[in-house]
Amino acid sequence: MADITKSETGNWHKTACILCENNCGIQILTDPETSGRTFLKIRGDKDHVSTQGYTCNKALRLDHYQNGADRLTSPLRREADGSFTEIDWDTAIREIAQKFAAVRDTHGGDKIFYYGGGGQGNHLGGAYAGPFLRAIGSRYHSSALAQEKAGEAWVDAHFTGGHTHGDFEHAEVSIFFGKNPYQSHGVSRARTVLKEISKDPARSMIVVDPVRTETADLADFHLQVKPGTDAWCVIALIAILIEENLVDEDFIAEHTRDYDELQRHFRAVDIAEYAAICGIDDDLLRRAARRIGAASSVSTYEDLGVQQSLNSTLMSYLNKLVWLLTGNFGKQGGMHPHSSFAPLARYSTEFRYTPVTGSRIALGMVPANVIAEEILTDHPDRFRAMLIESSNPAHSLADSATFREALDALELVVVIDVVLTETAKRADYVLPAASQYEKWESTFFNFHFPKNSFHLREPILEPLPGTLPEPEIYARLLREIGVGKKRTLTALRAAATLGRKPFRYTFAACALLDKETIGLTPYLLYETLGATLPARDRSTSVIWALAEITARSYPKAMKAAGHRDADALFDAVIAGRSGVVFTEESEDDAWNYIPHDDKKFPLLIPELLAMLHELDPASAVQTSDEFPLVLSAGQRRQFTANTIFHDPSWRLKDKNGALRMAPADADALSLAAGDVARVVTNRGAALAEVEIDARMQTGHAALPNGFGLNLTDEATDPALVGVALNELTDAQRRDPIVGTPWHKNVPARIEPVG
Ligand SMILES: Nc1nc2c(c(=O)[nH]1)N[C@H]1C(S)=C(S)[C@@H](COP(=O)(O)OP(=O)(O)OC[C@H]3O[C@@H](n4cnc5c(=O)[nH]c(N)nc54)[C@H](O)[C@@H]3O)O[C@H]1N2
Ligand SMILES: Nc1nc2c(c(=O)[nH]1)N[C@H]1C(S)=C(S)[C@@H](COP(=O)(O)OP(=O)(O)OC[C@H]3O[C@@H](n4cnc5c(=O)[nH]c(N)nc54)[C@H](O)[C@@H]3O)O[C@H]1N2
Ligand code: SF4
Ligand SMILES: [Mo]
Repeated sequence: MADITKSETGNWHKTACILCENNCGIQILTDPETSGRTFLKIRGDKDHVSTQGYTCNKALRLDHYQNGADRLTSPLRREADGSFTEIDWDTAIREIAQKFAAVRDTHGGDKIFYYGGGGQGNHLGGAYAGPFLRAIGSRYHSSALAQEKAGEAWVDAHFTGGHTHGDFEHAEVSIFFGKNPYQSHGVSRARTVLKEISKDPARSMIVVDPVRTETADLADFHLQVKPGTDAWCVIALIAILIEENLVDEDFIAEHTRDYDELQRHFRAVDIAEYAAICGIDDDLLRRAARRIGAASSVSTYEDLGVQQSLNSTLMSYLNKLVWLLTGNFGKQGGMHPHSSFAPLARYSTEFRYTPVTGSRIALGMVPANVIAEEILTDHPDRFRAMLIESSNPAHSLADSATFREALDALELVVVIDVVLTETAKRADYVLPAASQYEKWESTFFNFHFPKNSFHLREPILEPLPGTLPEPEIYARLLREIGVGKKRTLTALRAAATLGRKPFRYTFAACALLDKETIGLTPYLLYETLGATLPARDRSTSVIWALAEITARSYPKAMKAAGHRDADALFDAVIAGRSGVVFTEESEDDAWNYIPHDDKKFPLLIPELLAMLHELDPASAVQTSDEFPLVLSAGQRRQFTANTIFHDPSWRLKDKNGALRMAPADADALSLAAGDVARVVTNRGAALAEVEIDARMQTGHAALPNGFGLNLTDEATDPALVGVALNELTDAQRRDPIVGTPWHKNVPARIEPVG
């Protein structure tokens, strides 16, 4: 960050932080002396609809993203000798379009795999990828969501038909399963909300985490489970709720099916034995269950600590049974579904299957852990090409070495990013994107209820010379491959100059006459409606379609939020610099989202109940004499932010990403704070700086996520930049249902170094 004592002569711009799902509204002061490109000061935007001026420590460092040392400024092509050459955009677009078309023509478009499409701050570009993928016949895709939320989404699909989120602002009891919102957020204004809960004697917090986290410090009940034993903990918790009749019988009778059968499964549980397996005092567990049972409202949040550990999908089922059996749905402080400005993924109880390994596809996404297996084979249906956007899978997917091999085996890899990532380094073509502050951007993490909001951010800088926003990149690729019927484009272009009403009618007519129209919508809008806007604003045209869909999906809620019709909503979103409430509902409206005709939740998911019965305590212990410790590979900390900052100089503390170890484990190895130790797993080894941390249980160690990025060359001493975690992880260690990686449960050995 530049000198913040400079006078505030520059301009304050409203935008948002791009480092986590909360996307806090912020204001950035730019410096006119650096042509406005330096971020001088950053502060919360008090007018922001959902975050109201809140930020955490990380937002203040965003200059390191915008002006990081390694921004890309030219398309790159890999040459026969392996080196990259800078090429011009026309050449890049022409060659890439030709090469994807060649893969499609030779092997079929379904062999072209798409990964990414947006990170924590940028989903607008991904909205424009759809038409290109459709045009080349691509059918399989994935993203980081498949590394965390796939199992939860499958369970949600059974119960509520879609995503659910808690109301922690109002909940009498908040439960966090493997979630540390003090550092990782996911709850709006998390630190403020957690402190409020902690101070309020009438409210309680329950944290299930092997580590005494900053969130656990604020909790009333810390269920400090042994790593990987959560299923036993939550099964016991549910068994207590049932045994002590702490459930909501009226809710169960009115709103659920098959409770009688469900309770039989839990009544058979030996609670004391299960409590012992997870290492929690039986009495503490009972007190926590009674607190849940007595509460007027309960919200829960399950995250990576359980989703990226053993029994991941089963844990999602158990979590949801806790709030269903206690009737905490569709009321203030409870769990709720929500409207979507644009749905992030497809929820379904049915699976598709991957072409080579036949793995289940939940959330519409290929399990991240099987992608390499789908490529490294001579199976005729293997993927042959990959388009990767806004993601760094060579760093973020389990078993990086094998994933690199898979990338090398592909005929074509194209990466769209702002920096030369670990993934981009293996690509055939790299396309430099404008940053998230150089183009219109937004996310579709719109999870609020009863008032839901969407924030479209205006560019605050011109694109860095040489870069293009993703919507323009996709439009150029589509023009090159010649997509879109001429008469459709001509009709829409003409209508766009006449006004919104004629445009709407013409679009509807085109959709009837030309079957391609709907699938190509973002592109067609960009080329027609977008052409009537100033060049800078062209990519806002897709918002027109999203406003139309919102108006059709939630007509009453949209009007209640103050938008007369789709046009009014479109205008409000374009003008709303601090976000816009797009739907406003009442608690009862939560039931409108439930897909079951009788509005009753079916409590039985037979496959997961079978797993519950087959749980073997021995399976919770994945360690061995060779690898005696459980490594949590990917702890969120004060200075981690995935790999959104590629330049490590943004960090003020924990610059090397310390290996946190329990005092007894460090003692046993004669390791002192600051020593360098070697972490060894079945897949690899890495050097890390030791931090002795009494918050850790004996036998448990943790490394942070987002480290191990080498700015210059791969040979940099890894101990200096932290550990690239997925050099240590094993893609085979994954959830048996939907393939979620067990990053939080990596058997490891720690060795002192010389
Ligand atoms: N500061 C910061 N914030 C972030 C991010 C970031 O990189 N940095 N990334 C964002 C992203 S992409 C995500 S998905 C979220 C993730 O947010 P979280 O899931 O909250 O983050 P983690 O720290 O990975 O894991 C949460 C907790 O799981 C615990 N845990 C480990 N093993 C177990 C176990 O066996 N059982 C249980 N119950 N708990 C266990 C860890 O001790 C940790 O406290 O954070 C988001 N926010
Ligand atoms: N071992 C282990 N592995 C993990 C995790 C873990 O805890 N442990 N966590 C997992 C989780 S939850 C997640 S979410 C993933 C995250 O991993 P990834 O999905 O790979 O995403 P990010 O690290 O967020 O990287 C975002 C990328 O987007 C680029 N980018 C930024 N702005 C723009 C833009 O405007 N346009 C384009 N085109 N690109 C842009 C950045 O340079 C960066 O390369 O990692 C997963 N991997
Ligand atoms: S990283 Fe912090 S400031 Fe940025 S969106 Fe998340 S909570 Fe808000
Ligand atoms: Mo994530």
